[in-house]
Amino acid sequence: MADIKGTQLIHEYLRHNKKFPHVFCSGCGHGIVLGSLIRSIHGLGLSKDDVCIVAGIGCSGRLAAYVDFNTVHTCHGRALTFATGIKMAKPGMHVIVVMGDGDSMAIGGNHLIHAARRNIGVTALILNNNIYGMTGGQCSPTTPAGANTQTTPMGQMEQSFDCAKLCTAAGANYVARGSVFHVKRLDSMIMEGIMNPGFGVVEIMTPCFTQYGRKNGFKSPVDMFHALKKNVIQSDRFDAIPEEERGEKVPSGVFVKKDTPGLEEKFYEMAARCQGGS
Ligand SMILES: Cc1ncc(C[n+]2csc(CCOP(=O)(O)OP(=O)(O)O)c2C)c(N)n1
Ligand code: SF4
Repeated sequence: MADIKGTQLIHEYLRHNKKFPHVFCSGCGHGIVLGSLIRSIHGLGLSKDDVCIVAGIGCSGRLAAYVDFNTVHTCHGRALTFATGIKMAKPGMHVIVVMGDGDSMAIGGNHLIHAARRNIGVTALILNNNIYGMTGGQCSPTTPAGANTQTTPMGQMEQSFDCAKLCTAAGANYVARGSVFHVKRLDSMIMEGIMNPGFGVVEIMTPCFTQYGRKNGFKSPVDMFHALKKNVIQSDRFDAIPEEERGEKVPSGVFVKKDTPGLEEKFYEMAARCQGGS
């Protein structure tokens, strides 16, 4: 498979004749993440048998069904608990978790902060489309203030989580934010997240025109991609803009990169010590 590229490469990793046609709406960004994930795993030269994709429930959670790795499609909000068990039992496995913003930060928010605190060696891809896509457009913990959603028809009144800052504060070893518009950068963040020890988070800004864009002034999915291009900017450029002028801009890049051993490494090291009696 070394020399194949593009669509042919993607096809090598899909479960043909099983789970297609896919469920994604036209213009959904989730499929771009799927491509990026496959290119990253291929680029790292990982064997399919050494990769386990664990997904929650949501449009984002469907990603696991389409790819030919070890896969687990779990419960809404609980993907990180399954992933923690898999990594502890099989520390050599590359465990990659795919979750939406609702999945990871609402019902699964407690698991997210504790996975970061424990620094378990899994990589979480958080597909942040600022909305509950699958269930009809309810607001999520990352829906921006003022946004119009199915459950906030007069505008979202609550403040929203900054996913990257939340995971940084909770202790994750690797924290990055990218977007489905900036795909090359996204590929390298996912690769780096997979190879870095301990808990890694790649927050991925991705559009949901069906449930979010239509209600918030976007004319088409393309319009939402233009907004990603304009608003998701490198963190040094973001920091240079005075706070009151930042508007909808979001910093992107790698915010944290530490090499503290993951929980599973510490556990097996302790187990060896106990067995050796020292
Ligand atoms: C325990 C439980 N509660 C609620 C649901 C309903 N549910 C399914 S997906 C979802 C939200 C999906 O939004 P998000 O996680 O942001 O993913 P997206 O669909 O936007 O990719 C909800 C509330 C469920 N399946 N299980
Ligand atoms: S509802 Fe939104 S997140 Fe779900 S497939 Fe459609 S565009 Fe994607």
